[in-house]
Amino acid sequence: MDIKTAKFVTSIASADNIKDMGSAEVAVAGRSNVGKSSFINYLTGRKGLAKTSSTPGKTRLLNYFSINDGQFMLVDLPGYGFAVKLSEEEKRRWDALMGTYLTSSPRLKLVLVLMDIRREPSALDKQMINYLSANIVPFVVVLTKADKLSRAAAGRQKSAIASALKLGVDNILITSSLNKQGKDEVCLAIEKYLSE
Ligand SMILES: Nc1nc2c(ncn2[C@@H]2O[C@H](COP(=O)(O)OP(=O)(O)O)[C@@H](O)[C@H]2O)c(=O)[nH]1
Ligand SMILES: [Mg+2]
Repeated sequence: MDIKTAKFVTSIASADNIKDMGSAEVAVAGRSNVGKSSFINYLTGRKGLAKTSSTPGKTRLLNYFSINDGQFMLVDLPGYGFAVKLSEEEKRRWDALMGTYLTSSPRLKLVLVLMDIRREPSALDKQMINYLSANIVPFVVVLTKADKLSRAAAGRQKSAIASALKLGVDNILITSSLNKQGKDEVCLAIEKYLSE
């Protein structure tokens, strides 16, 4: 599978407005500043598709992008673990939006969970992995910013992150949006899960 076209379709701000968009869905999740917007831009080959921002956690929306004219929807999930504190009300709304999306989207085929290759998985990363496992939502972990490490160090980090998350290394992909590394492997994973 190759991603040839990507078009912004819509943003959804509340759980009540989640609806069937008529295509299979692949979601992208990860903590704020992990490189999610850059990854989406790299994957789709569209520089300005997802906004890269220096103020993490500002957008708490589901953003839908139609890939290859409806072959599937790429769904950009709101970043978690904001530096800024959320009010209780905002937290509830965020949990409802994410929780509802992840557990009640019959066409959701795969979640790409982004993590910075240099970091230990955070409590929130682990929570996300546990939540997906518990709800039987298929996922792969996509390590970002691999250009920050040597090839050998990246390999070691991949193993360390796999054991921290109790996952096999086959469930973890190495990428760099800066160096344009890893797109083929991500596309292969998407292709595999779309057909399941
Ligand atoms: N070195 C490096 N930096 C990256 C990469 N991807 C993103 N960044 C940087 O990480 C920061 C956050 O990126 P952004 O895509 O906005 O992250 P988001 O908050 O998860 O959407 C920005 O300063 C980016 O330039 C990458 O592959 N390599
Ligand atoms: Mg972003």
